[in-house]
Amino acid sequence: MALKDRRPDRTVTLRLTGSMSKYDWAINGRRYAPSHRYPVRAGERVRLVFVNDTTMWHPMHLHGHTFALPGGGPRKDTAVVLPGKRLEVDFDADNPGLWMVHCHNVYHAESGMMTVLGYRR
Ligand SMILES: [Cu+2]
Repeated sequence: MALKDRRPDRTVTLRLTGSMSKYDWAINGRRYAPSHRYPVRAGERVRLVFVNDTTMWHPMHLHGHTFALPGGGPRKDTAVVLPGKRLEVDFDADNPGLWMVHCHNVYHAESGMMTVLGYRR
């Protein structure tokens, strides 16, 4: 089930930040806080841009959706973002709710490398 070819309506940049020594893993320099959400609208094609500013691998996982690399490929819910690299993924906002995006290395997620995308129907 490939995503239909479509230009993104919205781009959300999520910089992966933090270090082993401080153990301050975060997204855009901000540790997870339930009150902070990245807005998305129902029906949009959303592009997530992961920019890994750290020296570690981060398998980034999105709840409630599957994403694909722009231009095709299989749909997944997790993709590894290599140290110092950038990775773009597209998904369709077709499942309203509050959805976590987080590093699937649970030690990183628990220290703060997670956030929420939210939208209503
Ligand atoms: Cu991580």
